[in-house]
Amino acid sequence: MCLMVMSMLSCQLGTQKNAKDKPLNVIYIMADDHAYQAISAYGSEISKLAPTPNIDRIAQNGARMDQVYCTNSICGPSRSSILTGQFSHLNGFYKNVDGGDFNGDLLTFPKLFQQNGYETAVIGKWHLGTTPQGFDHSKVLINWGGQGTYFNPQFCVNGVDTLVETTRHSTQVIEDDCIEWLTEQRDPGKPFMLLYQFKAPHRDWRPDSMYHDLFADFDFPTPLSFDDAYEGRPAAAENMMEIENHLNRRDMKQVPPAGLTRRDSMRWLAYGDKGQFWTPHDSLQGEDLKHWKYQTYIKDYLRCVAGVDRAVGRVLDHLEETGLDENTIVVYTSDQGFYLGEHGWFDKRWMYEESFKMPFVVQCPGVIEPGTESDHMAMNIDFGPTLLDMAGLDVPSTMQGKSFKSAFDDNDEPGRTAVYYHYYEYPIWHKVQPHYGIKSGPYKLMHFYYSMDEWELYNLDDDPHELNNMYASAPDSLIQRLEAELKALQVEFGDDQSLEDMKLMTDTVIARVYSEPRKALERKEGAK
Ligand code: SGN
Ligand code: CA
Repeated sequence: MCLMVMSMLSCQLGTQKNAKDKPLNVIYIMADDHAYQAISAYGSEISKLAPTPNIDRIAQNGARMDQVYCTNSICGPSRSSILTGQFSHLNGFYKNVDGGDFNGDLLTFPKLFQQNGYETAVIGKWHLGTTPQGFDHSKVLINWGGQGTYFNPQFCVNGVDTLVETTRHSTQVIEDDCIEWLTEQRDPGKPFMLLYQFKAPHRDWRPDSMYHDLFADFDFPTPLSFDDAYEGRPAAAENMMEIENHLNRRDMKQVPPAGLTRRDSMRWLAYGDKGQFWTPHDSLQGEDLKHWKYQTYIKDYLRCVAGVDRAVGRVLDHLEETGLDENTIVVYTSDQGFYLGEHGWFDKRWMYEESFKMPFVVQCPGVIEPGTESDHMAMNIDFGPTLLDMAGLDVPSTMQGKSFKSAFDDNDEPGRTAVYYHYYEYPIWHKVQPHYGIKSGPYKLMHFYYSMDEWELYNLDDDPHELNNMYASAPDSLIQRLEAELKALQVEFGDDQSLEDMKLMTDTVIARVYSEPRKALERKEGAK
């Protein structure tokens, strides 16, 4: 009790001091496709063999959140929900493919920081098509459809200049740029808000050569659901993201035969995407082939993670060396979760736990007690409101998200009691049926509605790996209660449209009207 009161006092004093004496800066670090299973602060078996000491430092200095969820587990849509604090159907950017471009005129949390006197910057992956708005400085990846590449990445600087980096790995460039902006470019007289966003560890998992030998002398264990046969889950059975059947030659770092044209070489490398069988040697088949694919995949993925962890360490060191850590909120998260062999998969998109749950660690001295572990339930639309609230700024009512700052107070107000999810993109890339659902307490109810009408229900306390769909056997009263909660969330978030209208969103093709690399290059050409 005494301890509680003391820490409460120190929290409140800390908050006042930071807020009054010095405004809080924000460094929001986001990797691409970084699963919580690959962050050692979250304690998974594989992360014990591939630790992330620097990301863990943030959790030790502050908090690790264990129930943070994505509203639509795919890159562009998650990023636009984070920026706007709104669900995909409201901000309009709900698919990566055929979903158009992000409407840069929308109100975003970086714009609010900027309007309140902060110097703002975004460095690294953006993937939203249109030029970043609301930033005093932007340097974002633009090649490979906005994904960027690990080697020879192309960047757009402040919406105009494009430059190709030919020497450093993408993680290294983004790391160096971040330090350069912090030390040389920003106005030291102003508080700052930086989005520091990596391409790694996104597909096709190409690590910096300095990590090539990492994990060379042992193999990683496979997760419990690695050989899932998808019984009782027709949507899952239809997937095209199996390690055994859908990794292509490019993913496995195969080298095309000499003499192919560029086009044929691309085709050769993409072979496997659609389930075509291939093996690097005729002698490698069956279980051995599956095992080789998993080890090749997981090792390269974790080598990319090692690079990101190094880059996180560098910025944390910089903050500590300059004393900036005292008044800077540092967040580390990912645009969504990812499968590291669970259900036999790579990729994301599903509302199953591994891709639905986002890693989220945050430090802020004087505000967050070091070593906090929080099971406060939150969604990605809550990130902007939380950062604004922590910095003492108002959250506009147009944002559907709400601050979870209270997760860090001892007088912890209850967080959300349930979270809502909706995914639309189909069939590309990995044949994941559009679905919506609710997670409430230990229960998860999902509806796959596009070209099937299938419900799934799990009790995560009994079935944490989501292998037993209990929808058909569950008591009616439980289903009715969850369906009512689900409906209430749909109404609250304005997603209570008909199934026909939902399907239409998947079918609608919205062309990209804006091509950043082309426009930027045209502008450059014109200026000559
Ligand atoms: C690429 C990948 C897909 C991945 C999407 C979306 N294929 O298209 O496997 O699902 O990105 O990823 S690749 O062969 O081009 O790597 S996201 O992070 O942008 O949502
Ligand atoms: Ca992603």
